[in-house]
Amino acid sequence: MTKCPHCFNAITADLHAWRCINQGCQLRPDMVATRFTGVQTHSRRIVKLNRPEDQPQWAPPTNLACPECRQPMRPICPTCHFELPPGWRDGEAITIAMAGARATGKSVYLGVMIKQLERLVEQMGGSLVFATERGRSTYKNIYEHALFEKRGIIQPTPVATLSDSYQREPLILSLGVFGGKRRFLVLRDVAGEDLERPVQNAQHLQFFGSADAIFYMFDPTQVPSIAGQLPDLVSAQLHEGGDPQVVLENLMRLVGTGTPKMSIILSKFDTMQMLRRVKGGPWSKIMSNTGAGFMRDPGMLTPAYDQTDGNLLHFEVQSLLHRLGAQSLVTSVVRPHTGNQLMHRFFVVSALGEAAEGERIHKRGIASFRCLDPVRWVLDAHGVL
Ligand SMILES: Nc1nc2c(ncn2[C@@H]2O[C@H](COP(=O)(O)OP(=O)(O)O)[C@@H](O)[C@H]2O)c(=O)[nH]1
Ligand SMILES: [Mg+2]
Ligand SMILES: [Zn+2]
Repeated sequence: MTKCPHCFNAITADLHAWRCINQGCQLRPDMVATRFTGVQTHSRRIVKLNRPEDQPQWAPPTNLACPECRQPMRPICPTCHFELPPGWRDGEAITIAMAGARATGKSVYLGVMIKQLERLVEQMGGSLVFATERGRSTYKNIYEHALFEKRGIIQPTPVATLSDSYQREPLILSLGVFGGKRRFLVLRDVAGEDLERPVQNAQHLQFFGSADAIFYMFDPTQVPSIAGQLPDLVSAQLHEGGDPQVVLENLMRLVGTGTPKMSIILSKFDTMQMLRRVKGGPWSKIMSNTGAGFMRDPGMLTPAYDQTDGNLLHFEVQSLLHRLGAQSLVTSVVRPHTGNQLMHRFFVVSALGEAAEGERIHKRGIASFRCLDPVRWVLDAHGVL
């Protein structure tokens, strides 16, 4: 059984759906797709088939023709009507959703992490490829172009209900065959604004509840005691963001009774490391501890996630969050009010390695830190890498 790369709901052998792709076939309002995308969506003819209960050997038709125009149809998710990439039902998907307030570094992280994952997979003799053309071009035009070609930063992610919001397009990566099955990694970005507002009946955000993992980003530069110590260069470009606690509460509401793994990520960690140089400051001693896991990056020497290193870091970051006054954030995850305790782990990452200079990445280029840890933790749990 696998999951839909868009709504993250289970795709089972019991229910199949197809949509006509003939340009000439009539378009009608698609209420299901509209609810799941958050914007008015139209579809051509859709056909759904249930597996007959008394026929366990039943296989769906392979070349279904549209009942109206007799042209070919393509498989879609029976739940949200997203077109499934080729070979989807035979593979297995690992689904990850980004979360966090505005400007916490979600999109930049995603852009850099995918590049690093590509290198890691290549180092292992494999290759990382996008499973959909739209995902590939979204990554290229939005993330890669901004970060690696223009050497600038990514524009703020538009709210999901705007018609051109690129994060509705999941980034679907094919990792290769592991354990006899083709594995896909699905990454969904989100606009912080969508999580800062109350999220009643937001069906287009329900995918959080069905995700295998959520990467929740917390930006230390938005903590006043940190911001006050940072050099002007960093504090001058601090972006306004929502309350991380409110975002986490909204997120937990969306997760509901779901059981995603939670990666709580302290982002832009280069700024914290810089506090080492603020002599006599309250943070210089903590950040000068060269033995600390958060001061070194085990890098790409081994493809697998290092549990011992990860466990050490987990407790270090948890105590850093306490010192940052983010205790309630930790409690919300460790002992949630809902009683729905999620498997969680704390991480640090720096995607850029250094603060951007205005709208540009600093001249020394991107030197990221521990960006693969969270994704390796998730892949490891699924027996991949
Ligand atoms: N110092 C530092 N700044 C970062 C880093 N990642 C992102 N930023 C800054 O944070 C801003 C917001 O990042 P973005 O990924 O767009 O945030 P999002 O709204 O959560 O997607 C960027 O424009 C950068 O200036 C990092 O690793 N280090
Ligand atoms: Mg963004
Ligand atoms: Zn779906």
